[in-house]
Amino acid sequence: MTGGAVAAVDLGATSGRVMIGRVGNGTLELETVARFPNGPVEGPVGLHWDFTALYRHVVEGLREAVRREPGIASVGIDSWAVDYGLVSAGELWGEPFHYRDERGLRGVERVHNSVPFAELYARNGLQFLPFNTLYQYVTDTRLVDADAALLIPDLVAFLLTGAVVAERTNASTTGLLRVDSGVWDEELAERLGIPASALPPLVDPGTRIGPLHGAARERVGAALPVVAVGSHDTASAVVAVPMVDPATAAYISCGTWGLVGVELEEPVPSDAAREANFTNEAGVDGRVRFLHNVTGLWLLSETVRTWEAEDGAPIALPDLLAEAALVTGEIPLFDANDPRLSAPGDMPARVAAVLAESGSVVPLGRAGLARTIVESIAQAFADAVRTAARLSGRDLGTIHLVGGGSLNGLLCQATADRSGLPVLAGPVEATALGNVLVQARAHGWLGEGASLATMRAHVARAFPPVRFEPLD
Ligand code: LRH
Repeated sequence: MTGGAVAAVDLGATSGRVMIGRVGNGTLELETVARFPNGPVEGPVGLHWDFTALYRHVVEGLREAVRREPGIASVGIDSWAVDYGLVSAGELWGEPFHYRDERGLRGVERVHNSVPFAELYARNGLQFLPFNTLYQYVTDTRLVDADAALLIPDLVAFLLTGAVVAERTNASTTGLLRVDSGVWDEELAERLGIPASALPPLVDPGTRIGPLHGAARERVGAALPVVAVGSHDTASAVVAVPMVDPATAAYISCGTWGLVGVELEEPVPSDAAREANFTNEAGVDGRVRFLHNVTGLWLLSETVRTWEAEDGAPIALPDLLAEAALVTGEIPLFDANDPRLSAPGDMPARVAAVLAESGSVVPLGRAGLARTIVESIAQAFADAVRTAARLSGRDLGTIHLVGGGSLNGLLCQATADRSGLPVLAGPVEATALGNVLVQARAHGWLGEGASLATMRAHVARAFPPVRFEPLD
């Protein structure tokens, strides 16, 4: 095996980063070069992203990466799913909307009036989320005049290279990709009045998209090639879940969201899967990410954000969680997926209202409320694991929990206790690792025909997971 270094751009809903990944004989290392905040911005027409700032951070991060490691062989980009920007005459046309903006909701009725949800699900296998791209597209009057509609990682790749592509794993979150064949559903797009500009040529992870060009190339100081990775962050994270036997393991990719499911060879777009709101998203190497979105650490981060605004001072999350772990007695629970908790705003008050409505006692102190939030997320995780096992017919023996949530020992232990299964926690940077490994494979550094199993063994060696046993 040979090796080298690549750059991974990983954009999450609350923060983004540029990392250098070094892959060699038995080594797999990450170095963070830039970390920058991200989040919803309230504008005159709704909730959007500050993509202009994000892109600037990406270019500056790549510049710093090349300065530190001039031998970087390529760049891979991943981000949260579903959101897109429109481009016209080579330029971004306004800031992309945030998926928590209400406009998706307006699109739902329009889409379901033309194509009933059961038919939609049979075609795209996608769980219902009111912000799935197709619901956003049908409300977007600018779409017909744009040269292209590009999902966030494809948009970054376009600005860096000038190439117009749609990476397949993320394209599967639009609702416009056929679940059976993995190609654009042109007939569905036509029925919904969605123009061809929304369906750029599809590429698979590992494809070379093109070299940096123009101002980006000048600023970064190198004509690095951009290589497609699992550009949906969850697809990259699943690559780096150190599962030994995917047939008996569930995974939870836990950041802002908790994506809970199993990896399958074939989709399961059954009635039962539709009723349980399970999704069949495209994974790397043709795998299916059969999973359910649970509202994850969003509940906790929005709660902490509210308290910080009240205090005018930052709150140390580890201290809050340590106090929460000491809370005794019965812990009241609420439905973590309650749609009233999905918009930004005063989360402690909304959680209290949801608890009170169901007749539960509302914890008085902050530690108590934090404990209730963590346990409610863990309960939703455990329920989703059980449903994944039932729907896929699998006998699951372990849960891998990766991403930021793997640092939250209280959450990992509660998930083990509530599911009755051991939880293997880590790696925390699964998404960036999946991004790096798919590039490394494209360069031939992992050996001839390296499989997902090879990549996962690499991760397990470099980042051994921490085990949480369920308490009796
Ligand atoms: C996680 C994620 C998830 C999507 C959501 C919009 O970051 O990509 O898989 O459902 O963001």
